[in-house]
Amino acid sequence: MKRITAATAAIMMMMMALLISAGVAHAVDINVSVNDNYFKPKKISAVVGDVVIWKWDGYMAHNVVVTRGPQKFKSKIKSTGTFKRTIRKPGKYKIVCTLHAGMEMVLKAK
Ligand SMILES: [Cu+2]
Repeated sequence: MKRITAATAAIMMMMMALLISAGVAHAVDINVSVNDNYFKPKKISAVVGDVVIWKWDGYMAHNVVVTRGPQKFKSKIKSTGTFKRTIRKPGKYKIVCTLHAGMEMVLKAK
């Protein structure tokens, strides 16, 4: 009986911790696949503070470049790995791979 009580208390504490962390942490990770030759998804919505993680899933070299938007950033040209950016400013971002015409995406941040 005492054991069950302790386990129940532990579970309740874990649930409370989860609820508290969920209430405090608004920022989320948003994953974008960098593929041959497209971004997936092509449209994403973010909240300031969110982290966007682009992951190279194809075989060819690509980059991630903001051509229009409130915050400019640019990855290296590469064919593996990831590129992360924390979105700091609200607005509409046009993001392209400068190597492939038409390989583009839109990020809207609030
Ligand atoms: Cu590309």
